[in-house]
Amino acid sequence: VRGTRSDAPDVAGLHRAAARVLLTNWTGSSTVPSRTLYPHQWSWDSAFIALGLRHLSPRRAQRELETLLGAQWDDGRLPHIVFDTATPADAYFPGPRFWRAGPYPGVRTSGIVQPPVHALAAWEVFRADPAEAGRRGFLTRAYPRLAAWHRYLGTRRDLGGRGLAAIVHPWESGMDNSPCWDGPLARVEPVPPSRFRRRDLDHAASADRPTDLDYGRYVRLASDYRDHGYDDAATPHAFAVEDPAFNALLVLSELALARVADAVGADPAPHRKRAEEVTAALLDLLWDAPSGLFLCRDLVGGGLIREYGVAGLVPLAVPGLPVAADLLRTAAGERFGLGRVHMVPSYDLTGHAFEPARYWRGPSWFNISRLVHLGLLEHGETARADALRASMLRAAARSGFAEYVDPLTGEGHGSTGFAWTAATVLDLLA
Ligand code: 9WN
Repeated sequence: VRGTRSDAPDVAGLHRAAARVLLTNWTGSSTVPSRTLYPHQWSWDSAFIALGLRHLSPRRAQRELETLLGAQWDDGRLPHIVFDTATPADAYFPGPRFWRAGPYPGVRTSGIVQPPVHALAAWEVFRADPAEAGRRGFLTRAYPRLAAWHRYLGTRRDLGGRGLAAIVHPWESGMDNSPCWDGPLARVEPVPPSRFRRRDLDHAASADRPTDLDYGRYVRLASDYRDHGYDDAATPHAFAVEDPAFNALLVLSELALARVADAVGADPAPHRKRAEEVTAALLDLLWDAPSGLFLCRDLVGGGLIREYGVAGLVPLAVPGLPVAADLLRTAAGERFGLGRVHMVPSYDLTGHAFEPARYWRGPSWFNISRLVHLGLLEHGETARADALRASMLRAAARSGFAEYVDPLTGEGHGSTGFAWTAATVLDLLA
């Protein structure tokens, strides 16, 4: 499948190729993000994957989410990785022996979380085939689990005490080495590289990945949390941040959960109320009028983090957002170059830390670009949305469903055959 900037990709071929990626990455109960780099189930990946998978097999998409929900902890958290027991424990670092966690024997997981895209995905998966979902009791079984997940985020994770969910590890943002984390991470004493063995570098170029110093800090934070029993109140968090993308996704998921509640005969009102509260807190605490962008807030050091990451554009997908016009200006401005670069870069194109090929320090990602695409549609920006969609389809076709692409050249980086890239393509083609 080929497509360049000038010739549009062959749609039927692209659809077939995307379906093939999802089939190849299916394990029997869930989908691995990549057969090489990420051979287990990841939390927010599964939500994005389910959104694409529903167009191929609504039943399989339900299963994907059910597998993740089946690994939920008693406190309501959905772990960011559910380890595939058929895969060798050392195929990925940090693996099950590092995390030493799980809801019950036989299910091994990490102990941290990822952005809450799940209720949003569950609602759309339901809508793809309500009859099949009804036969399987999909929504009825998912609803209490999704509600408990949101409750966890709204209580134990409200570390700032003002209505937003906090993340306690860069991996929880899903944007691991975003320059937004450089300041807060500088306080974290790194574990020396001799104390752990990275597996990612067996499968990807080191210039495309986080550095050893980053990993040393990731390992320190994760082991401190683990050694405090993953107890949010007892852990002396060296890293605690309020992230606008994480919280905007919580808003979208609460709105979706209200629909789910309605469909299963529960009360939707608390979910709508919570969506309003989180939106108000986002505007109050994370909106930065001078830059026209939502910023991250550092709960340990205090104050907004003055790095312009794509997380700050994600609230565009929130319906009725009062600052949408400002965000649109920022998206189309010099920092994110909407319409002039490939997809949506993960970090300020003019920023001091911008690197076009290094992971979340500049490259464009398909899941985030899709959220911005939905935001453009939400606010009536059809022409820009169509251009972004075309840019995503071209980039996916050219790169063999790469994990991320260079926003300046469109060249693929990281893994190929990446599941949410394929899933996003299926969603865009539907
Ligand atoms: C750590 C699986 C995950 C994504 C994240 C992405 C990357 C893991 C890693 O891969 O993170 O969770 O090993 O780098 O940053 O967004 O969910 O695809």
